[in-house]
Amino acid sequence: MRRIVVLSGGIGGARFLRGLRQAAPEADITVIGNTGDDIHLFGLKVCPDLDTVMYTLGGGIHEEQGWGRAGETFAVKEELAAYGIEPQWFGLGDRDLATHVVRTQMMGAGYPLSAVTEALCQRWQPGVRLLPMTDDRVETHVVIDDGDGGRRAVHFQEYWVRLRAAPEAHAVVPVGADKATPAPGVLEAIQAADVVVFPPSNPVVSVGTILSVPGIREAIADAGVPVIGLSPIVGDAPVRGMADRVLAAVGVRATAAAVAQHYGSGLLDGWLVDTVDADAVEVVEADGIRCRAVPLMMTDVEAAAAMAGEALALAREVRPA
Ligand code: FO1
Repeated sequence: MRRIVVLSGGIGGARFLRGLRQAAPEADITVIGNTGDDIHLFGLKVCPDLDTVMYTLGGGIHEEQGWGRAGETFAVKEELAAYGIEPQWFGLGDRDLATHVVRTQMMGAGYPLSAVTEALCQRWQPGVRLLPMTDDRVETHVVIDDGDGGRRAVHFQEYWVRLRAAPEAHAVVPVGADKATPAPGVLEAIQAADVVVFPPSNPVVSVGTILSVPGIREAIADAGVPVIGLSPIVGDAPVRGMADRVLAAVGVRATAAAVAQHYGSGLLDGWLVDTVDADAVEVVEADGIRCRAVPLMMTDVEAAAAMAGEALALAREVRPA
C-alpha cells in the first residue's frame, strides 16, 4: 500500500490525513482536495478545504478550530468592518489573508489552481501531494426557503457559517461541476493508486462534490483498487459539523450504514464504522461492502493513525494487492 489517494474536504479529512501520514510514513499520499467550498471575498479566492489540509499537515493550523491559521489576528477584518464592507460573517484572519493574496495574484497571472496549490505547498511542506479536484471554478450552493414561499440558493459558506446550517437544505448543488475537468494528475493518481480512501469528510459537500467532477467517480470505480471509507457519522450523528443537514437534502439518513449505502458497493469495497455502530456491520456487509467496527473518534493524532492503520488493513483484506 505505497500509493495512497485520499479524497479530502473539511476538518475531518485533514485530521485523518495527519494520522495517515503517521501510520504510513513510507507511503506516497496524494490528496484530491474539495474546492466546492471555495468563495471569492474582497477580490480574493479563498479555498477552505485546500488550506485546511495545507495548514493542518504543514503545522500552521488553528488546532481547536481545524481551519484558519494559528496565532491569528483580525486587524484587516476589523478595518473592513469599519468601512462597512460585507460580508462580515466570514472570519478571515491576517495571516490567512496572505495565502489568499498569493493565490489570487498567481491566478491573476494565469497560473491554474493546481500550480498555485503546489507553489503554496512549497512553503508548508505538508508531506503529501495536494491536488485540487479541478482547476475549473466549482462552488457549492444550497437551496433553502426564501421566506416568501419560494426558494433561493445561497453559497455553501453562507449556509454553513452565517446560517449555521439552520434552514432546511432542499438541494445541494456543486455549481460548475458538470463543466469541470479533473485537475492535472488527478486521474493519473487514481489509476496508479494501490488504495483509495474516503476519509471521515462530509459525504455530500466534500467527498460528494469531488465525485461530481466528471471522470473522477468513474476512475475510482474502474481503477480496480480497494476503495475504503471511514464513516463521518458516529452513533447516528456527525462527529463534527452539520453533515446531517446536507445528508437530509440528498435523502440519506445520518447513520453509518446509510452513508456507506449512499456511496454504494459500486464504489466502496470496505467501510469502517465506530464501535458504537457495531450493529451496522452486518447491514453494510449485506450490501457487499466489507465492514469493520473500530474506534473512529480522532481525539489525537495517535487515534487518527490507528484509524488509518485499520483502513489500510481492511484494504489489504478486501483485495490483496
Ligand atoms: N468557519 C466558521 O465556522 N466560521 C468562520 O468564520 C470561518 C472562516 C474561515 C476562513 C477561512 C477558511 O479557510 C475557513 C473558514 N471557516 C470558517 C471554515 C470553513 O467554513 C470550513 O472549513 C469549510 O468550508 C467546511 O469544511
